[in-house]
Amino acid sequence: MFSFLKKTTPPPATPAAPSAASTEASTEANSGEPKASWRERLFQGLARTRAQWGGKLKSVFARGKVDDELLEELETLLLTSDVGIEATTHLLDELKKAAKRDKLDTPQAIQDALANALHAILQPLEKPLDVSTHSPYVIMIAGINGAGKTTSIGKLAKYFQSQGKRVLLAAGDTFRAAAREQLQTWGERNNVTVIAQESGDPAAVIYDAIAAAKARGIDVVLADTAGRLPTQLHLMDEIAKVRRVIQKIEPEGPHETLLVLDANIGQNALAQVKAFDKAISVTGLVVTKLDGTAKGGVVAAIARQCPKPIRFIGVGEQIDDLRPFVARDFVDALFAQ
Ligand SMILES: Nc1nc2c(ncn2[C@@H]2O[C@H](COP(=O)(O)OP(=O)(O)OP(=O)(O)O)[C@@H](O)[C@H]2O)c(=O)[nH]1
Ligand SMILES: [Mg+2]
Repeated sequence: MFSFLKKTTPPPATPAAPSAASTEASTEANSGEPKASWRERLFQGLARTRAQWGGKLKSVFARGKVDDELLEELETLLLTSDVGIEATTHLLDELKKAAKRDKLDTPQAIQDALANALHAILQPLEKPLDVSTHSPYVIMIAGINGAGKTTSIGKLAKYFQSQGKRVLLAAGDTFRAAAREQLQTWGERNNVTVIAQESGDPAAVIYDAIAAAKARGIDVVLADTAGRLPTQLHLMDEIAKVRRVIQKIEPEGPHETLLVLDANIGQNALAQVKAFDKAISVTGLVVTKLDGTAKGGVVAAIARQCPKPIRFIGVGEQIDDLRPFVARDFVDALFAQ
């Protein structure tokens, strides 16, 4: 049987949600986007990538001229940061062109030229999600085990609520009771309804959630799904079926199919994008755990080899650690001194 949960009392703060963050969060909800504080979090989140790049880049750029040695060292650095061969080749070509055109002769000028070339690659992926086109706007979330799907849903619930949207969560991961409970906890923290089912079919839960959303005038439905590997073909068939069932109640849905990628998986992200896209027509990406990796370069590889809009990036476990992808902020955070 379906169990409908509507909680009004948020649970006590968990270790992952210290009170400082909660206080800041509520201020944000009332006073709009606090750009500085998100930028700070982004910069902090990418500190590890920057620490790896920063030091090495400095010594590479210290040559003060774009010669073969610099290009070789830079190539190694980009490849070991998961930028991937295509994007690396492209960036080196752009740097060579800029060096010829603009006579780059200081470390700073070389760094700026590389940052601009990276920005040019990433900018086309900056396409913020517009949930105002349908009501309810149905977002299906997919990805491999542990990518950060459920956590991202919790963060997105807060994000959309802060924009005045009414949000409902669908516990489409019916494999584990713990998965349902995890989503319910996020629902409680955000004070939003979670549609769950004791056991059974993910498609049925999500169908039911959309029906409930229609009846209640909900703006955004966030549908969780169980983690699965692209090689688990029966599970890929299952998620394709979830998609078809959604279309029975919402012919144009899901309006967004988000693939959640853990940035730590590096180049494997490319294979995941391709496989999930084939099964469920991915329309956008959420790249998580950029704080935990020294390999943020994977977003450049995605941009060149399997471009999909990066709707959001995650740089931590706090509720506010997920925001729309802004290419300039991302590049700035990678290159900040
Ligand atoms: N550091 C960091 N941790 C994150 C981020 N996003 C998610 N996590 C953590 O990653 C772990 C897995 O997150 P979940 O949201 O449970 O992942 P999932 O994809 O739902 O996992 P399954 O349902 O098991 O497939 C949790 O410990 C999260 O706190 C992030 O941006 N940064
Ligand atoms: Mg989950």
